[in-house]
Amino acid sequence: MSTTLVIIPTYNEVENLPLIVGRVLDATPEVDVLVVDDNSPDGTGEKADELANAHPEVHVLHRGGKEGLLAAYRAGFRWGLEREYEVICQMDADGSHAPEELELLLDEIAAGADLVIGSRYVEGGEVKNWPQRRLLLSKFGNRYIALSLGEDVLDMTAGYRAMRREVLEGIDLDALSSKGYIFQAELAYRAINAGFDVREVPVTFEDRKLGKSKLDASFAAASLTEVTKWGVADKASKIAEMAKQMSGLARYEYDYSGLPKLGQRISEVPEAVVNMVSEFSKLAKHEMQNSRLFGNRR
Ligand SMILES: Nc1nc2c(ncn2[C@@H]2O[C@H](COP(=O)(O)OP(=O)(O)O)[C@@H](O)[C@H]2O)c(=O)[nH]1
Ligand SMILES: [Mg+2]
Repeated sequence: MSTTLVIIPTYNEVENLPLIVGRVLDATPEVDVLVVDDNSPDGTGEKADELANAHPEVHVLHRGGKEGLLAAYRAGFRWGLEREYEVICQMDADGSHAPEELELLLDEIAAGADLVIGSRYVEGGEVKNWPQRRLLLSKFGNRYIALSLGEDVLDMTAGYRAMRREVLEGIDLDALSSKGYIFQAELAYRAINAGFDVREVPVTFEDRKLGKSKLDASFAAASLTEVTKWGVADKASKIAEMAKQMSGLARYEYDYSGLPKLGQRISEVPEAVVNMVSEFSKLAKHEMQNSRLFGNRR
């Protein structure tokens, strides 16, 4: 048995799954793969069984129905922890996380890291073919998370990761509550606070070519509000700095004139940040949908 497990959650990825599993087995023949399928209507689960029959390294966890990424990962993590895997990795099925770069993450684990994030936003990282509005939301969200939590991880929401089993054993998986991508940030934040060595390595993230995205940007507002609550509880002093950075970023990227006002308001009253963030997210969304810069692209 391998000591490294790569968990690939799937929902309707019937075209992508054979491609990604093939690439993982080619690039890193030493790892095992666990496909966690939520009873995809398109037959991804059956495809996964076929792959498992053909390749002893491939395993499948069938779940009853679509319960979201956190529930799928929680089940996958437990599956891995019940066995003797030392390192557990997360990878999307849609080709956005290149299996050819997995070795970079595993090398960093070998060099002593506990949790390694395949990062789009460190020097050398890259995002290819994402719609501009998606990239802005992701970048803004990550800038915001870094500032409000006071941590210097630049891509907390990234889903391409490798971690030692001790990280997952040291975190209460049931206490992870967040929906959407933000559970990734929550997991990293808890790992940092628990004293684990969290590092980023640059990767090239590429938008999917086949199939459809299941997570949409509507998660962003709720997610940022949630992060703000953790951050405010821990580090109220970061807020003024954050407001400045945020309005700077927003002015630069959206040329949105109402923001400086919001910035002023929140440096006065930390609690208002929570409201401000959801307000900002709504405004940013509105702005992106309506501005000439983004609205008429497609
Ligand atoms: N098992 C399971 N997998 C999911 C679920 N939602 C998304 N996924 C998988 O999670 C990965 C990332 O989702 P994706 O739709 O590509 O999100 P995006 O890259 O953020 O647009 C893909 O492999 C999806 O098939 C879910 O509810 N259950
Ligand atoms: Mg994707």
